[in-house]
Amino acid sequence: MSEKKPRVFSGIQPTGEPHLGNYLGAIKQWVKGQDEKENFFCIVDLHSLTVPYDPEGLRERTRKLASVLFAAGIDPDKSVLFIQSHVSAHAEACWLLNCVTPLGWLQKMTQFKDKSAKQESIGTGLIDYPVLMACDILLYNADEVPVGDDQKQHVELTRNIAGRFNNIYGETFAMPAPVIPKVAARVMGLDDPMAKMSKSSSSVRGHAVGVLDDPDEILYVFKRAKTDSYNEIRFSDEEDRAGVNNLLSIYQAITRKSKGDVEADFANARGYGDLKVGVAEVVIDALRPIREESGKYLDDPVALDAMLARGAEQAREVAMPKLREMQEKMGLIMGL
Ligand code: AQP
Repeated sequence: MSEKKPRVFSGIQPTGEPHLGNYLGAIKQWVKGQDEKENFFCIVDLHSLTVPYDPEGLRERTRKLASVLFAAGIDPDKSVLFIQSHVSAHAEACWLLNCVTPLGWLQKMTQFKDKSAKQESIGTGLIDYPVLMACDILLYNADEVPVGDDQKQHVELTRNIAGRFNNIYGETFAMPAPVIPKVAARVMGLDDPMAKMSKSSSSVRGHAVGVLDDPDEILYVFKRAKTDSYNEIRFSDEEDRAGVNNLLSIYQAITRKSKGDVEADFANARGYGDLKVGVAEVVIDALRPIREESGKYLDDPVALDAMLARGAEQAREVAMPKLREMQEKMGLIMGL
């Protein structure tokens, strides 16, 4: 008898142009695990409402992100890819879990502290973000949650919320585990290697490489990447060598070579200029097929929406019974 495949849930926000950090930290891992795992991948549009945005741009970004995911290799016959707001169980379950989550747990979240510091007026959604994320994961009884390093704290909080619910209402949720990629768990900004590469900062030219950027733009951004004055190409944990370390880590994540082999590839480089071009070249080659293929989906939004509707249908089949179970256990009258 074949063993049950581990179930995976992971999400990505349509907050801006998907970048190299999203690709290496999430999308690439999602595509890789499709045969061994049972996957639910979600474009978390409700999460993206927690920061200021424009509604028309959101629709466009959501379809663009879906096209990138399909073009990168998410296969709808192997994985379920859907839009969060199409499965109403996420928002409904969020209210239920809000009622078991202490506010103090949410106030401690690093992402909330970072994002709220950048906003004049803080919406309730921003502090509630991790509870909605917990619903995303728990509605599917996910075993694994592949995330970049930045989201690990939210998966730990999800486990705490699940444990508290299970204690109060009886065993309901499986305990999910974060799965952090061994390399490129945190791709840093090319303009500032101390700051995470982020969609919200992507409008600053030189910060991020967009998955859909053309080769000239990618080369331009890498050529301007911040480095140091040591002129020494090696991996390092030292803060003042973070730029070079980031470039080497990106190269390593794409080529899947060992650290030693990566350093050997640049042993004859004449300086950081060669390093930057070498990294840009592997990135350009990795992203080219995605850029070319994504146009096919964007040119036919009706077909794209139909693919997403099919994903939502499959997601609902799993999420709705779990929501019913939560409602039942919490004492709500069912069946109307
Ligand atoms: N720089 C990064 N390095 C590695 N992984 C990253 N991820 C994000 N940035 C990096 C991973 O990508 C997945 C989707 O991220 P998200 O859309 O949920 O939002 P985020 O983590 O908040 O990413 P951004 O790009 O920085 O968006 P904004 O600017 O909107 O906050 C996650 O698995 C994440 O870990």
